[in-house]
Amino acid sequence: MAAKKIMVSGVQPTHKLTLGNYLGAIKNWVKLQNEYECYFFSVDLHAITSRQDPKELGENTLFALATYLAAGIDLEHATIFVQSHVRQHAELAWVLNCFCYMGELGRMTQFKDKSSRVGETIPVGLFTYPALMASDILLYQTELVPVGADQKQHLELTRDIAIRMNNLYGPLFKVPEPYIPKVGARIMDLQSPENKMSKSVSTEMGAVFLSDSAKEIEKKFKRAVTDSGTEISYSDEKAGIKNLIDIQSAITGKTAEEIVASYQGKLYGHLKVDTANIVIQELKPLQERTQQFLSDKGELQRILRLGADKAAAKAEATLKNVYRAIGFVPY
Ligand code: ATP
Ligand code: LTN
Repeated sequence: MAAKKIMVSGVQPTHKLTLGNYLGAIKNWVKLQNEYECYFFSVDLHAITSRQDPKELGENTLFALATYLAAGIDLEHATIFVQSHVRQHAELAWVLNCFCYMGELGRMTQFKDKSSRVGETIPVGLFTYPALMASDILLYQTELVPVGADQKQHLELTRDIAIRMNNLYGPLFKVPEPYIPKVGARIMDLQSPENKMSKSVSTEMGAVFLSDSAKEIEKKFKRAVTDSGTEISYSDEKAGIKNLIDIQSAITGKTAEEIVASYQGKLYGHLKVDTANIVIQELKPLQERTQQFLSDKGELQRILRLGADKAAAKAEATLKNVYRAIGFVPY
């Protein structure tokens, strides 16, 4: 039997995960997992590119991994682990740092966005972050990386680095493809629907967190910013309404046209309340299962340790090849 192709992805434990992380990334991991050998991690090394409270970082890391399991990630197809448990990620990242250019890192929109908010004290790690992400991907000879639309540019850079090093040293890395879903790839902030919903940037009312209660979710959707019109239609001029339709579509599988047709003659308020209910119903079983996984820390630790050991063995093979190719003396 031919070996399965490899799929890799991760989420930063900068906060509790959002509805955007779930619909843009995790839901697709579950959908695609049967056809791939999968590696999913919580990227704590990435999270410290902005200041984290140590206690919360640990809690958020476990929350993310419990959410993966609760969403239906199946350990038969997937290895799940904490990024910092697999030291090869940081080691290869150093090498890749030496093979990517200041110019290309400076063009990353995520860096430009985030650094413009920080000012003088931009951590260097925020700048070199894409080299670490490239390491996460290239270590596993990955074919497919399911992510939201905001990560497309980082994936393109990863491909460029892989091609650059393969040209210099022969075939060290598979060149990965992004998988960006047609619906749900860019869930917007409920309070400023021209910006993406983000764990670390959105306000409490702008983001739906997977840890929110039904009451909180209802309140956030009822107060979602829309526009001064009344007609429910799907267009870029109506960013708030479009976002609510996208959220419904990503959960129910209905097209935007079908959803718009079902709201003929109805008001924005109906759309808001229905969207809240659809989200609440979708998240309820996920939240219950997440709590179950979190309530047995011993079992979670066991899963993560096994995951890290398996991932490290795979990653080490690539790292060894890279070290040999660039001329490091074997150990
Ligand atoms: P941070 O605010 O800390 O940068 P984030 O909420 O933007 O975090 P990440 O951890 O950077 O989320 O992203 C994890 C995954 O979720 C990535 O695949 C990313 O593309 C996806 N994602 C993040 N935000 C959204 C969103 N609003 N809509 C769809 N997908 C998203
Ligand atoms: N940079 C990603 C998170 C991330 C990732 C990865 C995603 C880090 N390493 C490897 C896919 C594959 C982000 O969403 N900010």
